[in-house]
Amino acid sequence: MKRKIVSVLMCASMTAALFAGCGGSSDTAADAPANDAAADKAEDKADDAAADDAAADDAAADDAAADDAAADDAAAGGSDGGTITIGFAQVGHESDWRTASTKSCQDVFSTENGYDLQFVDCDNDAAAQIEAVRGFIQQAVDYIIIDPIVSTGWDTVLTECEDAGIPVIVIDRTIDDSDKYVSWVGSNFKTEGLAAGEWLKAYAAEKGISEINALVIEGSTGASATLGRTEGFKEIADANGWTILDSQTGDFTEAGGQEVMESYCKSYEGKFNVVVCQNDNEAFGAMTAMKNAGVEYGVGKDVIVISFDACTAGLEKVMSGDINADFECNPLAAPDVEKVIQTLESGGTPEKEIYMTEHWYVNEDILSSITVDGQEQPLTVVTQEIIDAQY
Ligand code: GYE
Repeated sequence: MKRKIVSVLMCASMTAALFAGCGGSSDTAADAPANDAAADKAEDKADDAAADDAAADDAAADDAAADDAAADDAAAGGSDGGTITIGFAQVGHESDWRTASTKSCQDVFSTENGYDLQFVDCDNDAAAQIEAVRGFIQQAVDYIIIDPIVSTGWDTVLTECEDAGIPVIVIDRTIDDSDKYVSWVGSNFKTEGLAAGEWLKAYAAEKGISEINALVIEGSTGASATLGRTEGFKEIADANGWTILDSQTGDFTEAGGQEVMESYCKSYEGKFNVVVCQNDNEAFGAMTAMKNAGVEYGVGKDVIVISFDACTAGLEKVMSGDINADFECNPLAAPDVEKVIQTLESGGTPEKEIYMTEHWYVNEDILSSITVDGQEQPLTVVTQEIIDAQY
């Protein structure tokens, strides 16, 4: 692959907070591949010597790139020649999940591991994200990683990537109107929604709750994570005759969750017994709103709280009984993305779809499993040990 080492300014909207991670220790399963990668990169340095010469010649032929490369080398204290440049168009910084996803990429695609990661925080702006991708094309990066804010509107820019010969790897959310990318690494959001519904069905039966009146706080509009979770939960609700009183976006943020729940508490006072929040941060906001409105929620209370993501702070709320059940969405995609890149570097063809493994977490030890899409899946009671190991 043709490589140009290009130094660019990091996006101004990138903040130090994004590097801080989401609290709790990092997942050891994620560390292992990253460490392996460091060793592999060291070996690669020798093997890549010829390719590196070619890359250097290439840079010399292109004045601007050569100048940039020189500046980059100076800043890095000399080039190792084998650096892989990656442009990553991240959704934004809306949630704990997002912080963990960003950290996962920065840990794996670090300078020490042989990467030059150009990170752009797109601040939940779909148009800005497409422009970020175009910027990466101009910089002639080696690979582009996209976590698509919305699932449509991608074919034109992905064609531009293809024409430029830059492989695109999609992570987390899906692109639904183009297949011009090499691989996607993420979660099955519909399965997460189905799991939440199946858990509620089994839990209600166990507790003798005969009527379900649910309020849904959706994630960001047009995001595949929102679409899948909404569809999955609705499928079970419809099949069981539950009432979904309302379903509005909280934009995957704590402030959004609080605002939507404040209005729900007024409009549906005394009429709901389940709140489904499509991520933990929305659940934190919703709990604040319910507390302020005098609504009793959580284990053994009037309102069952369901959440998604299961980041450290979410699991703490499950353990304390404020959230009844939390459906994990694993943000640590970067080690799998690195495997995709390694496969491409060695001339192979990576899998088109790679699914993350995730768990369903609960507070009470009353149900051991649920059946989702015909598959029996365990329910895990949250312990301090689990919280400590979570991202
Ligand atoms: O659930 C939410 C984040 O795309 C799966 O985005 C991700 C979602 C995640 O903001 O917390």
